[in-house]
Amino acid sequence: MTTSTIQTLGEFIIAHQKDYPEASGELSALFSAIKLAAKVIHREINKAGLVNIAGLSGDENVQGEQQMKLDVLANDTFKAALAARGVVCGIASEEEDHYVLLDDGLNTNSKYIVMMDPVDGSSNIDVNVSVGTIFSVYRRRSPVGTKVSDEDFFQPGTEQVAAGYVIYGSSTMLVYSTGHGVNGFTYDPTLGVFCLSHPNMQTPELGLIYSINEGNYVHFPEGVKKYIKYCQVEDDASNRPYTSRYIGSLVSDIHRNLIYGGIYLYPSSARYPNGKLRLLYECNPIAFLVEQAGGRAICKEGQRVLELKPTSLHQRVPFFAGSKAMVDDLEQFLFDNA
Ligand code: AHM
Ligand code: MG
Repeated sequence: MTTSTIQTLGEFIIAHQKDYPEASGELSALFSAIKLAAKVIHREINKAGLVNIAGLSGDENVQGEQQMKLDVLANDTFKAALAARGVVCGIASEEEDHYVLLDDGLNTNSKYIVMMDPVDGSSNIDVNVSVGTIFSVYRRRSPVGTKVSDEDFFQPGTEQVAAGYVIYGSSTMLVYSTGHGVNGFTYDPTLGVFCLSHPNMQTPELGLIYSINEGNYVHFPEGVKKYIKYCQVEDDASNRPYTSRYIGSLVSDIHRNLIYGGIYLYPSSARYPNGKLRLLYECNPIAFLVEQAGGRAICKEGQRVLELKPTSLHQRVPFFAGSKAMVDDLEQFLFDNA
């Protein structure tokens, strides 16, 4: 890329403001907070192993999971960056028991709600595997100037104004959508900017990769078991057997499958009767991106993830997302074995 062909994320947002006639610059301010926090996390992750950032913090989150030091640092960084811009009135996070209200002082009149998983897959940090930040943005439903409440947070995923992830991998990338397609930006640490590298990302209609933690096979629903066997059966016409790829880091698995084509599955199991992934800050934003890239995301046969009405902040749902033809096939197995 030469300087004349580089388009930074900031320039891209300005150039596309005409897509949002109702926008008044607040969404751009919100994105500049996300960009800044992502750069800080990028810096900290790249120091893991050198400074004392890896490992457990000694605390648990509300779901009884051990928090890593990086979880805590990333959560605080994103919260501080979002609060400072004055455009967000409430934040829900995997690392917070309850949603955080920002509607005193600076943020009284702000209209956006942010849901986030500050560092998803953080247990991978200690072994140098890619992790990600997932975020989701909604317009508040309660009147501006009043206290934000449950109704602001429990909106179906179809109401998302924007969603995205940051992947801290061999390079750091920010991938997002505001409902007008998906675009990916690679971070140039020497310039300190995200540059458009993956314009208008579309996922192949049929991929050749399936991604699932097969160690839980015996506990999966019958339809999922049969679909996995189907993926493994030889068939020249559909290029089976498919390839199995599972990192165990949602953003990394989704990012790869988005680009190459594939399906990601996290079904219910004995350990996680409702699946492991959280609807509000993992499944909904990823489903939004996958659909915007031409794929599908369901939580059971006939049920689009984005149309679920959330009932609690840390609600879990089974999650199946990826290339359209593959999710269609899986859904047929789920229907046949319901
Ligand atoms: P986390 O939010 O506690 O990091 O858990 C979510 C992660 C996802 O990134 C990943 O896809 C999944 O958990 C892996 O779970 P498992 O180890 O059960 O396969
Ligand atoms: Mg997570």
